[in-house]
This record gives sequence, C-alpha cells and structure tokens, in this order.
Amino acid sequence: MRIVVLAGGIGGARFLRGLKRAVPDADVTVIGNTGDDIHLFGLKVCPDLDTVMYTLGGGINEEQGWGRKDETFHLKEELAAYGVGPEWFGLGDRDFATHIVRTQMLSAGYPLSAVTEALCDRWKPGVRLIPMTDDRVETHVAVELDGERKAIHFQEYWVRLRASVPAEAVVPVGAEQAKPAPGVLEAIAEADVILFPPSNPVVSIGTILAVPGIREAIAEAGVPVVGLSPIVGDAPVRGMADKVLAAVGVESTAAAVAEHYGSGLLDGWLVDTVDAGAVERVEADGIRCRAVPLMMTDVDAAARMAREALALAEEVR
Ligand code: GDP
Ligand code: FO1
Ligand code: CA
Repeated sequence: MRIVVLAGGIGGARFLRGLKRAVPDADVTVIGNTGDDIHLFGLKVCPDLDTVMYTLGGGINEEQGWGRKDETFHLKEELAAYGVGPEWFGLGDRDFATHIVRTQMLSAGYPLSAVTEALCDRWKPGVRLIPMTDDRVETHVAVELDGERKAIHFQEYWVRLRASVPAEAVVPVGAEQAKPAPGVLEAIAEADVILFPPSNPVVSIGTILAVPGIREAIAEAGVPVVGLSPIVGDAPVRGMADKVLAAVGVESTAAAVAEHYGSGLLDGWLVDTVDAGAVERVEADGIRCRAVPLMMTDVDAAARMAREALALAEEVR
C-alpha cells in the first residue's frame, strides 16, 4: 500500500511512528513542512523535517518532542559569550552537526530534497521524506508589538514570544512562487491513500497546501483523503494551533478544522471520543467522521489511530 502523509513536526512525527508500527510493509512518502525553516548563525535549520527524521530514526529527545536526545549546548554557550544570538532558540551541539551538513550541501548546489535524502541515509526513518518544496518558504506572523504592527518569523512568534500575543495574520512567504519538490506530485498521483496526521492545520498542513499544485493534486488524486484532528476537547493537545487558527478565522474545534479543509479535500475525519458530539456536524458537511481515542500517549496508541484512519479510508473508498 502506498501512503502519502503531509506532516509538520511533533504531531506528524508521532503519528508516523504509529503508522509504521501499524503497517510496517507500507510504502510511506512524507511531504514535510518547510515553512518553519530558519537561517541562524549562517546555517539552515529545518525543524519539522528534522523532527520527523529524528523521531523515526531514533534520535529524538522524547520528552521535548524536538531536537536530539543526550544533547549538550556548549556551542550555543560559546556563541552567547561572544554576544552572538539569538539566545531564545535552543540549538544543541549534536543538532548543529545536522545543520552544518545541510548548509554545506546546499552551498555546494544540492537542492533541499537531495540534502534531506542524504541526511536520511544516516537516520533511516523507514519512510521517504521529501520537503514540500526546494524553494525558500518562511512562515511569518503579523502581530502587534509595543503598539506597532509587524511581521515576525514563525519561530520568533512561537519560541521567543510563546504565542503570547494574538496572531493577526499568518503568511507563508514565498509559497506562491514555490514549486513542489521533485517526487511530491508523483507520490500524490500514485498514492492509494492520503493522510493528514494531527499536525497543525495552519502552519504545518496549511503551509504545505499553500504550495501551488499540491492541494490540486490531492483533490484530483481520486483516492481517500483522511485526517485526524489535532484539536481535542476544543483545544490543541500542545502548541499554538488555537492562535493561528484564530488568525485564519477558524474556531478551535475538531469540527471547524474539518470544515476548514472542506469536503473538496477531505473524505474522512477522525475526532477524539471527547468530541463525539462533532461527528454529526462534520458528516453534514459531507465528510465521513468517526470518534476514536486520539491521544498519542505511546507508539501503540498512535498505531491504533493509524489503523482507524486506514479503516475509515476503506469505508470511503
Ligand atoms: P509541530 O510542527 O511540532 O507543531 O507539529 P505538527 O504540526 O505536526 O503537530 C502539531 C499539532 O499536533 C498540535 O496542534 C497538537 O495539538 C497536535 N498533537 C500533538 N500531540 C497530539 C496527540 O497526542 N493527539 C492529537 N490528536 N493531536 C496531537
Ligand atoms: N522549540 C522550542 O520551543 N524552543 C526551542 O528552543 C526550540 C529549538 C529547536 C531547535 C531545533 C529544532 O529542530 C526545533 C526546535 N524547536 C524549539 C521546535 C521548533 O520550533 C518547532 O518548529 C516548533 O515546535 C513548532 O513547529
Ligand atoms: Ca512545525
């Protein structure tokens, strides 16, 4: 079975680990969000690609959900001693090596998709991980700070400000001009099923869908498209999805997120059992909906969610 998954960072990665356990023989292609990418200290950092790669490759810091396990921060401390920041972004020593290799290869002329493949030669995530695009896309968030409206990088909004001010707009800068990376449209066209894991609907999956051609290819693939809600009990399980959903005028409920994707894109939607009351509303919108446990407390729980998603895909096929 050929499965295509659109993934952000932690939510996407943890779901993928469950999917791999549920269907070990499946041929899984992951289209990764690169809107979170940021240049720091002259290096290109790709948080969501790395979160997927480290999580599936066994290198992730499990408690944190991002970055490397057994990490140290000597390099960051040395940079800070020179007064070189930003001090608010926690790049560890082991993680730095990934960004150095990536940046070196990009400088040598390799596209990000080829670089990601090379990094995955080490981590062997067991999926084909492709960035949504080889072109530069950066998510910016419009906020009001000190009485002034400005656009800041998504990492600054989330990591430095901890989403403490309202997001007035979310803009995937560069997305309109971006082309899907090699293999993205082909994987979608050849998929037997397409899954939206419980990733952020705006700054993860929304950013991937903003690359011209990807949304259209999914809608036209003619195979079941099934998503899992990242919103449980009217709140994100973690992160700032509520803030960025508000910026696009969508309430933080499992049903509203399904409606935001729409029946033109989604065939099936899973909500958590605590949101069972949303099933009727989602089905009234023409999206088949089931309520099942959606908390990824461990890999087995994520595997059960993956099986439910694939079962729903068969129902709507
Ligand atoms: P990020 O890039 O690290 O923010 O990760 P993603 O975009 O892939 O996923 C973030 C979303 O995952 C957040 O909106 C969370 O609410 C959601 N999430 C995290 N853990 C769980 C979980 O156990 N169950 C569900 N249903 N959603 C989760
Ligand atoms: N998230 C944080 O909350 N604080 C950090 O200091 C931080 C550093 C960091 C370094 C490398 C990396 O790949 C990810 C990192 N993240 C950090 C997570 C990252 O900001 C993610 O983009 C967000 O979790 C939302 O997607
Ligand atoms: Ca992300």
